[in-house]
Amino acid sequence: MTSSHSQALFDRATGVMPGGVSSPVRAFGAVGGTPPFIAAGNGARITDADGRTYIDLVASWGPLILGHAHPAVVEAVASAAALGTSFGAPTHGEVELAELIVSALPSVEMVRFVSSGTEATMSALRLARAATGRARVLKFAGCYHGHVDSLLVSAGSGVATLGLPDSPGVTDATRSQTVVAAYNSTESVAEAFDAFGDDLAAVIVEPIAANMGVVPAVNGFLEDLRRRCDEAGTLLIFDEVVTGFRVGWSGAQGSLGITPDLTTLGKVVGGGLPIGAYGGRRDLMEMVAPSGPVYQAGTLSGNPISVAAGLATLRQLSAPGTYERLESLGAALESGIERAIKQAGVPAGVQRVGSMMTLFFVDGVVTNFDEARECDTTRFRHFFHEMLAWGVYLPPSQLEASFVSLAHTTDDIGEVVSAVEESLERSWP
Ligand code: KE4
Repeated sequence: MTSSHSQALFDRATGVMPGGVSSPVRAFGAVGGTPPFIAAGNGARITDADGRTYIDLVASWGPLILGHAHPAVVEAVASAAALGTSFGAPTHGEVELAELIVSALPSVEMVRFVSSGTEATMSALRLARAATGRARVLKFAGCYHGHVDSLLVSAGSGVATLGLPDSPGVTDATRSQTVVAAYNSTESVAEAFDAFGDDLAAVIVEPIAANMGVVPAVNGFLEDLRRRCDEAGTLLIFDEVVTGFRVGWSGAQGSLGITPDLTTLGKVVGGGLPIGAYGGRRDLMEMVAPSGPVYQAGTLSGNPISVAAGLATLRQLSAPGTYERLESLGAALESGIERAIKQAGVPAGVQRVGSMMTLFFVDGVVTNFDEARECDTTRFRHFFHEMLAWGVYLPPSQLEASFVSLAHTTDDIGEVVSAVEESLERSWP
């Protein structure tokens, strides 16, 4: 179903912007059709250019954990903007936000702000290479860490191997320094360390994968990474751009009890405005310019408006009971969808951590990228559009996470479950 205003806007956009969008997944390439152009958001809902309203489960890909246009965030942004939008100089707010992050994440003794998750992971890799004097990095197939050249690689899964570029423009020289292993496979990790361990500067991992759909780490997988990194002198980087302040106040590292050497953050810590951050052990972070030789800079790093939105968001999240409520809403949605799947008798299942989840169209548990790619994406495409027509806005890709916010009510959850029941029926005629 295409709204006339969205179609007209998309036609204009594709004339002046690659794919008509500012980020590829927004173009609906995986599901087809014309993306609704969104005009406004309020709480758990967004409204498109034709006034059609949807219950939003994308949350701008994670940041909007409070829901859209939360009064505390809007007020903080407006007040900050009235004092000026950027100074290129230190500000009080970024110290407050840095201290708050340090207090929340025990492994983070110091933090540096940047303007995106990509900048955070790119900078953390540079720091790890400088600190270890090594070149290679190990990542996992199906994990996404932003569009950093050295992380835009993914080879066949199941075996640690030298990465194959996911994108033209990533050079052979770059890919030769990236080793790819299978998520949740200690055997694959063993092969990588056996082959490259003494040249691995870092292992970067999503402690709860969200970019092949939600795939939690199986027991022992992260502990094995920590042990192998310690043995090999390799730094462990937790990419918590999605999970940071999403799955708990102290992130996935807090709930899983694993201590990384460096952590990358984004999304929620900016409350919907552009932000990223990387942080960790003091001895490592003091290597970052100007206190050390590792150069990294940014015109709008620590931007006061982003920082104001982030502080307002985290201060709301720090209130007692917020993560319990997110868990309760997430669990209600998961059980409602599982009932709908059972009632429809279709091969599908939900994988969830807290308020982030994925409905996989495949039989059985998804533990890695190969298994995620077994999903019936044709069914997902039909299901997605049925849900959109019903008024529920899902991520337009099977291999992404849906997010519930504190603005969602139990009634909203009930509406989404009803939409799932009807959409499953229509997707399996
Ligand atoms: P950004 O550069 O998009 O701020 O962050 C990159 C990034 C880093 N690490 C993880 C674990 C991430 O999930 C991301 C970005 N997430 C995607 C959604 N899966 C952003 C959406 C998009 O690319 O448009």
